[in-house]
Amino acid sequence: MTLPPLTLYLAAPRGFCAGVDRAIKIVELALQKWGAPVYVRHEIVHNKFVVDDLRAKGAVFVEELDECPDDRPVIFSAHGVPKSVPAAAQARAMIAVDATCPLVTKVHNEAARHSADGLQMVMIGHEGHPETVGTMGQLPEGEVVLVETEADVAGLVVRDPSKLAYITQTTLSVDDTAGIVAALQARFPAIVGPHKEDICYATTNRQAAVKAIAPKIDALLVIGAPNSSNSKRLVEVGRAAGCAYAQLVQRAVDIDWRALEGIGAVGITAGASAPEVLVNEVIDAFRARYDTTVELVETAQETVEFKVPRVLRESV
Ligand code: 0O3
Ligand code: SF4
Repeated sequence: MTLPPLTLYLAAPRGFCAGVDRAIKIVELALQKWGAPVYVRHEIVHNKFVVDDLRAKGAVFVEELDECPDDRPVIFSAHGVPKSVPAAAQARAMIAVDATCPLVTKVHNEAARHSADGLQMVMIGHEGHPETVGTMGQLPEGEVVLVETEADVAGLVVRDPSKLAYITQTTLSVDDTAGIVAALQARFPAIVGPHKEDICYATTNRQAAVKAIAPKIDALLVIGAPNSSNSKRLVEVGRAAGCAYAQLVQRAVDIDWRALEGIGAVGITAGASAPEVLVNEVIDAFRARYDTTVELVETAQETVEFKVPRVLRESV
């Protein structure tokens, strides 16, 4: 039986970013240093495959610090935590290791600096997302107001329109955020912005790669979890770039093959928390059904690396 021909356009960069790589390494090194169990507050990154793998090695995932015992190490997830969380761990004399991505911490510091200058913060982000909760939780209640959409800007109530700064979640859509920032600047001309984008290099590069493959493809598959904000944004970017069929899949088993019938070119990318092993699993599933040609579309090269905290560097 001859298989139908199909070209897979593989976006690059895709998959793990430097912050995710570091966060996973932190859990693995903590298990080596202190043995199991090591507690992790919230999914270290939003990927079931990663979480299941670390759980099998002895990590225990919880949502809140009060689910952890005092006498075992706890790790805070890559998305960041409100200030109250490390404070509570310290009060209980726990060993706590912060796996917050340094690029999220940079936003936390920006918020603190602007607040010290007397500015109220406007956070552009998604309500309830752990990164937004963590960033807003760097300052006392009321010091940070949230906007999710351009429409939210019109209804925003602030203390003093002349004393405002904005910050963003790191994983937002670059294009949607530009619209929200423009609306903020139109309504509050004095608003202060970040020196450089709060949307990180990894988010920006993954979205640019999707835009580059969109004209070549009939369908886009984004490998990532349903709770992964950056992965969901890649689906939206694909649709906005003209790809009518763009779907999030956790792994090969989630692919709707019927929806792909008659299609000759499929784009593949992966969110910042999705491991490459799942990309390979998806490619293999295509190879089993199609005479598959894989073409890499590389729009940037990434060399960013982050060191793990000193306490874990000493152990290796
Ligand atoms: O923030 P998001 O839901 O995209 O988180 P993921 O999927 O775990 O990806 C890593 C990104 C991150 C830790 C915050 O920037
Ligand atoms: Fe850090 Fe960006 Fe990765 Fe988030 S997506 S963990 S901010 S590098």
